Amino acid sequence: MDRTAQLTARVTGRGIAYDRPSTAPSATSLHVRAARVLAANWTGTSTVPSRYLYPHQWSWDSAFIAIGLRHLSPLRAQTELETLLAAQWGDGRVPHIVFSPSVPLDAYFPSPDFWRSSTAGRAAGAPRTVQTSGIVQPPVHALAAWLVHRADPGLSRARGFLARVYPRLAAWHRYLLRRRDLGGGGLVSVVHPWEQGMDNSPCWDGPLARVTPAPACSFRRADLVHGAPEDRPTDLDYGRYVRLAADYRDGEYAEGDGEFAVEDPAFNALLIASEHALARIAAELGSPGTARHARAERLTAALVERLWDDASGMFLCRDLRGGMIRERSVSGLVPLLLPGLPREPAGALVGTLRGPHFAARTGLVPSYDLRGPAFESNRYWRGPAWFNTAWLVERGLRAHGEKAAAGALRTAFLRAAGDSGFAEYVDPDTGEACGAPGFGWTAALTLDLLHDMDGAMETGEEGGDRG
Ligand code: 9WN
Repeated sequence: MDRTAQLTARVTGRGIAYDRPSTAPSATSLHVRAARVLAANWTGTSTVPSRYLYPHQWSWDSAFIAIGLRHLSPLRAQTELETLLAAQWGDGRVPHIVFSPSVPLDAYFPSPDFWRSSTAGRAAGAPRTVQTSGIVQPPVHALAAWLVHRADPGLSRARGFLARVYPRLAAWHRYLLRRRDLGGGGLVSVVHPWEQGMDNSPCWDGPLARVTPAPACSFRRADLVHGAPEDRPTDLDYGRYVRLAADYRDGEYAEGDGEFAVEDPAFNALLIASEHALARIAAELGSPGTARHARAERLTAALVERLWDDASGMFLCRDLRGGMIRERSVSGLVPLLLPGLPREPAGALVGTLRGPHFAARTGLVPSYDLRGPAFESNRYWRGPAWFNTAWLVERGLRAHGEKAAAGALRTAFLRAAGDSGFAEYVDPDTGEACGAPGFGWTAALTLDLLHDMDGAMETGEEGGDRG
């Protein structure tokens, strides 16, 4: 039975409360319900993914949230991105969490006293005025900034929005391209599962097995206070996450030879989409975007060369120490987002989506192979369907002219989002809500799908702004 359907969010003096509505949910439009979630999660300068489970600002959450917020308030959407980018480090990295000083330390683990950004991150240029984590998340931000600008170009120009964010976004991409090409093949590597964003994916099981877990008694998990243990990563996995993060911190967040280094298709595809967006931003500001479009094309070629797997009909992850990771994850479908993806892989991805590994009963896209040995329908990133990845795949289907499939996915998304009370994720076959209710990007991307029917993402070079 759905655990969060029919709950509505209510802002109280102390945060958010979830109430059963006095009228049926259908009496209130999906738009209004999604907008309420975003209002309840808004802190004044940014949006938390969830008041309980994730009470700070998260990097790729904020990008997705800004994409939805632009339909409610372009000003709030701009502010969301500006707040995140204000916490950027001197070396260009955009931290995966920006901590709110008003939230108690024990509300989320790892907390600021674990990351120690202002001391351990000093050499890498961590900001002094705000506490952050030291790892990153997928670079959706330039894409979000461009879409936010397009929602209200007049306001954006009046506020100098693009002119202010462009140098920060350019530094962010520079950091990734120069400091994170750990495999030397042109693609960016992640150094922690939390960086890729699909934290507990079975793709990481192999590389994580090399990591000696931190003892369970050395940390206290806050996620289990609000999340069901059967939905969340195990203690053993947490011990490994903690060890990797602590080692990175103790090396002052310098790129080195950590135990975990993986080239991931979604992370790199999002960088490519954002690089095209940055080209458009440059052109809007009066400089040529040609070189950036060309770089994005080179990255696309590297993505296909290094991560495409013909036998699976999708992209796979590459463990820099262990070789190709032979697990099918939704990450390997996300490059469909790129209109510039060559015809053959694009066609194969559409086929794979329809095939037995990813065609779930709800019509959503599972995070992991339905037939995979590690599949679990409700455990974190090991099977459930997430709404941000569904949105990326929906946009990708549209970009490749698959209107009927995109329409079906959009319908499934909107139904599941509404029925689940904008859950963090759902069982891919039953639609049962899992994780946090009233989740930020679920509500935001619902708004985007309600408002942006044609999905004009401009994630490729087409569109005539070659500078
Ligand atoms: C660790 C906030 C984040 C998302 C990630 C998701 C989850 C955190 C956690 O929540 O990760 O960063 O504590 O599990 O996996 O994608 O950004 O919503």
